[in-house]
Parts: sequence; structure tokens; C-alpha cells
Amino acid sequence: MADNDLVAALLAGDVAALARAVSIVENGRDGFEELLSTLSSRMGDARRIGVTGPPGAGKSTLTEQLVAGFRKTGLRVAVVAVDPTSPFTGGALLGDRIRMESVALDSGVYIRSMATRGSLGGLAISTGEVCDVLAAAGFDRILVETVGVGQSELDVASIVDETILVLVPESGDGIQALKSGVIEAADIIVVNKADRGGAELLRREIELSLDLRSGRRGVSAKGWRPPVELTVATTGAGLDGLMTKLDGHWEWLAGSGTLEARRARRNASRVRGIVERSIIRSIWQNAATTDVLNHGLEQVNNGTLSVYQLGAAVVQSVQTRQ
Ligand SMILES: Nc1nc2c(ncn2[C@@H]2O[C@H](COP(=O)(O)OP(=O)(O)O)[C@@H](O)[C@H]2O)c(=O)[nH]1
Ligand SMILES: [Mg+2]
Repeated sequence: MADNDLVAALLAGDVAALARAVSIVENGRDGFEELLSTLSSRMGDARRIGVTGPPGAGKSTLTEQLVAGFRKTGLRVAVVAVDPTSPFTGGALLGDRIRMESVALDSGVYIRSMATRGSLGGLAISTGEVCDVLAAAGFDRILVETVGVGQSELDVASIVDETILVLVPESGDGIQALKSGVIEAADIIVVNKADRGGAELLRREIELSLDLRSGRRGVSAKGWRPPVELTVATTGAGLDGLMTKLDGHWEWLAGSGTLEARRARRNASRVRGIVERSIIRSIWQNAATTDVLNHGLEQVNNGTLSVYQLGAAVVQSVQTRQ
């Protein structure tokens, strides 16, 4: 399929074209940047929603409920499940796919798992690019599920419009999230597994820490205080409330100018990411540079050159070529 045909088929909602475009972009195959560039003016107005939190908190179960909720109102929904933790958790990703089977056969739903797999430029940038393809394909909601409460998760939070943080009462993860600052990235906080006890207590702890944080009554400098919602993802209890809070947050985002500001920040960091990625690629694709590296490595290995000396030599060979 020629590129123009691929774009046309994708925009028309063709499923095979979508799968092909996503895989071109995810694997950084020839022409992927031109493809994204063409799509960038046709991306519609999909809402990108991150669902994040520690493993086992119920993110996938909750995501599945959100998908069902959005589908009820006729919206088309895509899910991107990201696992930045390890290339060895293929089982977990497969588990996600299996659990989402209740919605996976619906033609208005598209589910995709992504692993780190050495994506040049980092997982956040390639995940953002896959979201762009999904937006161009006409999905109204794009849910991005990420594991963890660390830096990689914060990176992924930077590519969505709004973030739901899912915590559970039974583990110490809630406290961990409060301490790690990840809560600052949350627009809505969900205390899931509210059927298990301790949920109210965790909610109070979270509210208290929101009270204490800088700003008036827990309202961030941006003017939004994250609501804390109790849910039971396995039964769907609390889901209506969460959907209402999501809509309310979206209204605030758009009305306050925060959405525009977030997207502008995202554009800036994406351009930086694109520049860095293409510079790195051009460095390692150059035969002269890899020659300097390979020859130097022999000396490093036999102890006659330090890794720093070799690093400097490689940088110098790059600079003299410019
Ligand atoms: N009791 C209870 N179990 C839940 C709830 N939500 C999810 N689970 C279960 O918790 C486990 C982990 O859920 P999953 O959605 O895979 O978590 P993830 O790792 O955050 O995606 C699964 O066995 C779910 O069935 C809930 O609200 N209550
Ligand atoms: Mg999951």
C-alpha cells in the first residue's frame, strides 16, 4: 500500500490500515516520521487519558470499565497498555489482553500493548506517537495504562491530557505515591478495591495530604484539586461517579486554558525528543563513528584506553564530520 493509500484508509477507519500504521510508528520503520507528519493535521480532538498506579491496583479492570462506559455513549475508544518495567513481563501484558476480552471484539474498541523493546528516544515518545495514529483514526477517547509510580510513569503522564491515579488501600503504595510526588501528576485519584476495607481511611489520608500541599485548600497552583473517588472496578461500583469527575475535569481543563498550556508543553518536549532521537540515530548510523567505537573498544578492553577517552574520541569524530 502506498503511503497516500495508507493514510486514506486509516482516516476512513480501516482496521488493517490502523494496525499497519501503528506498527510502522511503533517500530520506527522507514517513513514513520513522514507518516506522523501527514497525520498531524488530521488528528481530530481525541481526549488522551492516562491510567496509572502500582501493579495489581486494578488499572486494567478499571480501564475495561471505562471503555464500556464510553462505549455506552457511542464513543470510539482505544487502549494503549504500556509496560515500562521489564521486557520479561510479556505474560502480564497478555493477561491484560485476555482480561479486556469483554470489550476487545467490539469494532469501536482498539487495544494495543506496548513494551519498552529498545524504542529509540524512549517509551514516552513512541507511546505519544502511537496515540497520534489512534487520534487520526478517529478514536474519541484514548486510554493509556501505565505501570508504576516512578519516573517512567511520570514521563508517560506527560503525553496525555489528564491522568487518573489508581491506588489501593491494602498495600503501602498509597503512602508511597503520596511521598514520591507522583500525586502531583494526578488529576483524579481513584481508591480502588473499596470492597476490601481501609478505603475510607486511605481517602482521608489523601485528602489530608492534599490539604497540606502548597496552595489554598489543596488546590494546586493550576487551580484544580484532584477529587478522590472510591471504586470497585470488578463490579463497576463508583464508575458513574468517576465518569462524571472525568467530564468535569475536562471542562475545567478546556475552560481554564490548562489544556492549551499542557498541549503546548507537550509540543515543546516532543520536538526536543524528535531532535534528540534523530541526532542519536544519525550518530550511530555513521560508519566512521562505529569504526572509532569498535577500534577503541579493543584498547578499552585491553586496558590501554579508558571508556572516557574513547567516549571523547567518538564525540570528536562526530563533531569533525559536521
Ligand atoms: N476485590 C477487588 N479486586 C479487584 C478490584 N479491581 C481489580 N481487582 C482484581 O485485582 C487484580 C489485579 O487487577 P488488574 O486490573 O490486572 O490490575 P493492574 O495490574 O493495575 O492492571 C485482578 O485479579 C482483579 O480482578 C476491586 O475493585 N476489588
Ligand atoms: Mg494492568
